[in-house]
Amino acid sequence: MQPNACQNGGTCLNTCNGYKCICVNGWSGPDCSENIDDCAAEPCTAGSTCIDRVASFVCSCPPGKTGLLCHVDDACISNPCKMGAQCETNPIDGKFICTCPSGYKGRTCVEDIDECVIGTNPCENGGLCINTEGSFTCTCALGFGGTNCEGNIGDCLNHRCQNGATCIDGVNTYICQCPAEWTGPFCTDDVDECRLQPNACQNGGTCHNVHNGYNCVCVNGWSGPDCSENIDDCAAEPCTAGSTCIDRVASFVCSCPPGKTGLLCHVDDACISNPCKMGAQCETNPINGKFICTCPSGYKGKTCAEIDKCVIGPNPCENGGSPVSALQVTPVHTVRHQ
Ligand SMILES: [Ca+2]
Ligand SMILES: [Ca+2]
Ligand SMILES: [Ca+2]
Ligand SMILES: [Ca+2]
Repeated sequence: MQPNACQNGGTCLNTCNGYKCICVNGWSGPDCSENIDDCAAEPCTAGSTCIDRVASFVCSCPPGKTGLLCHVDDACISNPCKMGAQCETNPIDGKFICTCPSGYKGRTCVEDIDECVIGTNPCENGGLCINTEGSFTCTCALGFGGTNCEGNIGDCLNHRCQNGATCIDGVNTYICQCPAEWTGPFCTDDVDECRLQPNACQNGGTCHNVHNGYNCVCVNGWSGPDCSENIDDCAAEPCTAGSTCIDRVASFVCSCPPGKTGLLCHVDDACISNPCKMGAQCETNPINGKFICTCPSGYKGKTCAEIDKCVIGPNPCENGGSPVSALQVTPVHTVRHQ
């Protein structure tokens, strides 16, 4: 057994005397190792070089010849393509094919392309197109530049915007974007904030226009540039320790803990000891902390402990009865209902 007895894909056949090889196309010899010379029959036209391959050949042509057997005249030899165009030869019939450079057309590339009439105007932003030999030029509209007028020329280089304004480029012009305090084409005019903004000063503040801004004069209790800040009247901790200070406008209120009263919660609340009797309502004098009892009908005195025998107002005794002590009224009513 010799696995490689037949080379180059040949098929091995066992025989009485040994073996024999059946070669694939292009190969010969006892073991198929000989490349058949496909150039032996001199297939290429005289003057060209034959190059042997496997079961084929290639003809290498001399200048001026083309085709598979170099039997065709190469038309590119006469330089038929103009304007620097690339020339290629059709390998079947030897004719030339010109690949034209930009700006030219036609079989030999001698015809100028009129870029101004084919397709859309190559000049942008309203530019005027002028055809030239092999190219075109653009005459741009005012404010535009570049080969195809594609660029907006910057107009902010020597702008006249004042007072820190921002220059915004336009077409052959520019716009000044003013800070809030200035107005006018070049931001040189003061803005009268007091006239344009009725609420420039808040909470009743008075507005005074000045160049480059405005000032607010605030009413009592307010501060800040626009009088919107409520001054913290609790900042100095005016209420007595243990109470809570509530800030108001230009004032404060002290919220007292049980047992304390007075504007600053500095007074002991006399109502804490329940001095009012007979269910009377107790109120505290916020100045000195003393109690005030509001007595129910029929009672009087500082603590409402005394019986009031003459209640002021219409006669409480109905049906012509005369005023008597409250303790004596009940039997009279009892009698009437019986
Ligand atoms: Ca042209
Ligand atoms: Ca511009
Ligand atoms: Ca102003
Ligand atoms: Ca305040």
